[in-house]
Amino acid sequence: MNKYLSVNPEVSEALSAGKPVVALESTIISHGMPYPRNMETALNVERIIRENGAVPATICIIGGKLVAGATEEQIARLARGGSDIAKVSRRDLPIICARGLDGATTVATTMIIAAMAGIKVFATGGIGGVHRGAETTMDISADLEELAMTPVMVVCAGAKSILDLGLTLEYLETKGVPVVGYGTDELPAFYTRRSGFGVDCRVDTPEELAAIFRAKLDMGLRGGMLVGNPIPEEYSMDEKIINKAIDEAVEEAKRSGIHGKATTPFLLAKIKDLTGGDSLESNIMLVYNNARLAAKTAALLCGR
Ligand code: PSU
Ligand code: MN
Repeated sequence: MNKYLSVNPEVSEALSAGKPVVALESTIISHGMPYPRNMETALNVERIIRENGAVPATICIIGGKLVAGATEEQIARLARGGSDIAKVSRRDLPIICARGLDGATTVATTMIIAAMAGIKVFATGGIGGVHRGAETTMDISADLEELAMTPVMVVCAGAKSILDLGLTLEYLETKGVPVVGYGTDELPAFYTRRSGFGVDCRVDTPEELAAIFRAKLDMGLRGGMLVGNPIPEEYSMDEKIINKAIDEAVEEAKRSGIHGKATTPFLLAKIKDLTGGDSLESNIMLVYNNARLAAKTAALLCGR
């Protein structure tokens, strides 16, 4: 085990006993939601994972250590710190660790640390992807490259249409990442159940999800797998309202010259302002929904 990694004893016991563990990211805590809803959500997600038979491992960086299985106190530190906590993607990781700082992990970094610890399944809200206008900005999230490299199943509600979802799927296809719809033929668009863009295949049970990922691991095929689990109907948003907010947010980011790692947090915060908090409720509910599916799938992956 490398000297930077610190695995919570409950998590490491579960892993050595072959019990299911589900990783969770922390950018969603520090940068994705306001305090104290972020804290409350992070703890509820952990509870839901336990209720569905797995051990939660919230992943983050504390004082330069890669933490797999944050304590409640550590979660509180990330939740209160908010945007003062560094958002850490792959390229930031060595800098934050060498300097002994705290960091909130993106999907990419959470996958890296999960894989180091031996965790195979990860639940989150939405992933980063190919941004609209990427043909000139080249803004493509490191999350996609990580899915191409690192053997972790990521259960999400698709991606927000702050991104170009068509190009995001093209990128994942090129990189050989299976994109599976859970109970749907389309990549879900986070706040809404449909995007109009087809996935590689539809599955309807956690057993099928586990079987596909197992086959990928058994063959030694590099990289992860993306599961698009649509937001439950009762929490999904009106497509026109959310798309209008997204278009406005993208326009404002362009006007204000927002770029680099600030882009995604800026867009997410703007959308929340424009939709008066409705989007926050939807966001929370879809994360819970993903936590349930991830826990069930992780349990099946362990069962052999
Ligand atoms: N998209 C969301 N919610 C999020 C993120 C993306 O709908 O919280 C966060 C995730 O942590 C994701 C990161 O990994 O933003 C992507 O950032 P970037 O686009 O800078 O790679
Ligand atoms: Mn980017």
